[in-house]
Amino acid sequence: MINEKISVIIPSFNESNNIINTLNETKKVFANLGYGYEIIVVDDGSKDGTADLIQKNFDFKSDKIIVAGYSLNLGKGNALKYGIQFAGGDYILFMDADLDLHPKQISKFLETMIVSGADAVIGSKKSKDSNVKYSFKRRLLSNGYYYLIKLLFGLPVRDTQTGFKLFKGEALKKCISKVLIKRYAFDLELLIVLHKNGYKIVECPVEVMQSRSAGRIGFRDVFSVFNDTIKIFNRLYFRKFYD
Ligand SMILES: Nc1nc2c(ncn2[C@@H]2O[C@H](COP(=O)(O)OP(=O)(O)OP(=O)(O)O)[C@@H](O)[C@H]2O)c(=O)[nH]1
Ligand SMILES: [Mg+2]
Repeated sequence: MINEKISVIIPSFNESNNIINTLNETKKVFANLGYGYEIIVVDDGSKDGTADLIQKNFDFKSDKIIVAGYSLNLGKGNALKYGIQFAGGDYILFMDADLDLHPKQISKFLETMIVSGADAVIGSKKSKDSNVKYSFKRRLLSNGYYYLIKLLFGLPVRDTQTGFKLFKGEALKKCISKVLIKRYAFDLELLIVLHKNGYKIVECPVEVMQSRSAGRIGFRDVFSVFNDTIKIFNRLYFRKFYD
């Protein structure tokens, strides 16, 4: 048993179809990993009874599950930031609720963190070793976004958006107060704040299963990501907010 703890934060919005299976799989992986752990589900204003379903199916104490949340839907980034205040781990993992990225990948992420000395190891669908089955539409959006980010920020990563990211707890807690975006560009803003403050970020290949038959990301989300990206640009270069 390793004397260190990992806090897994799972942002969840209307995940009643997935959450039980995801929590069972997560429990299984972490119970066998050798680290201490806790699983923090943040219910981001679900309307489908996601939180109740967890209460009915798990014993919080023995299953090491914490359910936090609020009744308004405020966005994935907001849910992650909210969850961090409950996280007592030496390491903090962000993991999506839909099991597109299986928790078993944690071993590879921990190893990468230890070997590279990184403060953040982030899943990357753009890594040449990643195994990704993605629709044409998602690939197009993701490539377009990559070039935009490279142009605007010169951030040393190829993929900011993948829902599996491991941080050193201390680094994340030092940076999170500067991260203001509540929806999808939250990831980008967090990485910029980490990078700006000298923390090391390393990408790690992932294995992706796209479970949802129809992706939930639509054109409204694309517009909002674009809008938030402009805000980050302004905070970085004009207001010097991240310094
Ligand atoms: N779509 C969405 N997801 C949210 C929100 N708040 C938290 N989440 C969680 O954020 C994670 C990622 O959301 P997904 O809808 O799976 O986004 P994605 O993986 O980019 O897209 P999909 O291809 O649809 O799976 C999931 O765990 C969601 O439950 C929200 O307001 N909207
Ligand atoms: Mg997903």
